[in-house]
Amino acid sequence: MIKYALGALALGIATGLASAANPIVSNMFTADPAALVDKGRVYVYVGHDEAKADEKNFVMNEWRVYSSCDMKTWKDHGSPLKYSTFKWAGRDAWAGDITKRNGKYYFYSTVDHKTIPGKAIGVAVSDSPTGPFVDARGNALVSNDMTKHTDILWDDIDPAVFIDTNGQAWLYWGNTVLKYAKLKSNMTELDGPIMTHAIDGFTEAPYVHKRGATYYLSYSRHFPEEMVYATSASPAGPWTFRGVIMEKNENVNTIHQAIIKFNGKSYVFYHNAKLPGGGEFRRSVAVEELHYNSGGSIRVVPQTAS
Ligand code: FUB
Repeated sequence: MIKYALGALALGIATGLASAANPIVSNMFTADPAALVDKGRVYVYVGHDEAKADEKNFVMNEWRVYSSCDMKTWKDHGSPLKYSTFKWAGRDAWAGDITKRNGKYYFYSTVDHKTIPGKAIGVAVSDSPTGPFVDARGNALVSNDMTKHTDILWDDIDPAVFIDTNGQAWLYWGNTVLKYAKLKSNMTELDGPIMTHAIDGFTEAPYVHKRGATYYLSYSRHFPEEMVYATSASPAGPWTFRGVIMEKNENVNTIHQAIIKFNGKSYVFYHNAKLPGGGEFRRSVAVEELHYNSGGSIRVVPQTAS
């Protein structure tokens, strides 16, 4: 396996390609995928798990970008965005999400705020899906003092952005409680109050996509996390629990998904810890095809190695 990993590393450096199978990236540990389909390519944004084997906490300083036109071969675009892109952030390039509006690319991300206790959400913008990205506001879009949950330091994590077919953009995020708000069309300001939904077993990693007239809210449930989903006739809920998408991982508690449609097929990105040397803080992003039943329910997705 070490030989394989070194071989992959050499291949990655020589060709700029990441990998042709799961995990998508085999020369470093990666987590918390976000995905964007743009101009015939799929772009995947991942956090970089930099913890050493004996470290017992997340070490995440940057996001990295990969793209593919065939879902098999991934091109490495390097790191166009770091937590330090946000001058008000002190550390922690945790989970983010990406969307495109009016020719610009908006990346929403979790970071740790330098002066306001707890995690916060920033938004960065670029003219290209591969960056470079710059801070779009100069301060946090969401931070702990705006939410009135000042005793909970991790509740403003895992932003997911969704633009509805009527043009209204929404931001979802949260840990333990699902939070959501409308975004203004400039994509850099909330439009109205932050709202919440108490969802039984909700842990983190909300993600919203739409299929036909149905809104799908996928999220991590329990801990160790399993990937589950609920549906609604509205992006604001209420959400009806529908079932499991992917069973929990074996040697890591988190799973964090993103769901896209590309060239007529649906895919779910997630992370596990299957790369040699992997674990709780050394994860690996992978992707699987996702299938719907005729009534719109999602079939349980098995993890594959290739
Ligand atoms: O990567 C740090 C945190 O772990 C993310 O914010 C969560 O979704 C979990 O994957």
